[in-house]
Amino acid sequence: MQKDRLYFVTDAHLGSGPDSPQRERELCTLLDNIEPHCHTLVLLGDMFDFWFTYRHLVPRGHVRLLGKLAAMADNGTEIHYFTGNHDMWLFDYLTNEIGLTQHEQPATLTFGECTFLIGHGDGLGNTDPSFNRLRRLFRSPFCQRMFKLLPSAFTFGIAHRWSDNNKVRHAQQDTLRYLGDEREGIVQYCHQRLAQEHFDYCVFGHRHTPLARQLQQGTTYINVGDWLINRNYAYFAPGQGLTLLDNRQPTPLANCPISEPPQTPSQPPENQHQQ
Ligand SMILES: [Mn+2]
Repeated sequence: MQKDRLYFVTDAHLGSGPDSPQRERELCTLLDNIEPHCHTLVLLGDMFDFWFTYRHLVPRGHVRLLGKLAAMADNGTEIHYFTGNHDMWLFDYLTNEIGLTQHEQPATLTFGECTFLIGHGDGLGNTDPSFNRLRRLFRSPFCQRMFKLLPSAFTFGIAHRWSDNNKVRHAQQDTLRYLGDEREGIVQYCHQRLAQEHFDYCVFGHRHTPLARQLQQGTTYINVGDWLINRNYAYFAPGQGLTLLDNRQPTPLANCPISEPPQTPSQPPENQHQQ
């Protein structure tokens, strides 16, 4: 069997809700199933609902997933982790323990014949300024040093309460549906990047809504959805394109074949008829 595919999983929010152990086992089963085909695994962030790596201690739980990722990395699978807004404090833990490549910002990847723009998706485009201020504060080294001084029972207590409140608020506001290009920060960000360079696929998480749509000729935006409410994942196979799935459904949610980018003519059209 050929290990020639690129896989994406996002937003499992492990540690959140009573079904978290079950979600983790299902995720490990998926990884068992895809491993024979998987050349590169991209985890798009918020795989953990809250994480803080202390100098000598890490949060309890999630050992099945961590063990599975370590085994995959040891067997030669390339793994990338894009930190999300719930697990931005992983620091160097996964890099050191598992041997994966961690990204704090969106990054580009070339796989097979295609180029990808990949990220978690928080804080992009014209996001709410108060969210961005909070995001900067949480990512500041000073704030991180202060946080490390607080007892973990206290910090994890507020983190989980804050996270649960956020989820309730989000569910009430129905922000999980697609808001339209103008109000989707990730889509705005993709358009900004596409004005500079071409990508065949832009792949993000964070929105918890699986989605595939063409941004312009030759470029498809995929939001992988989540492994929290849904059981979404996506894979790219060279020559075939990108497929978005829900692991609980027999048929794919979307098939996105590789499409040609717009060609810029090498000479003005009127000259083409002179020869
Ligand atoms: Mn997120």
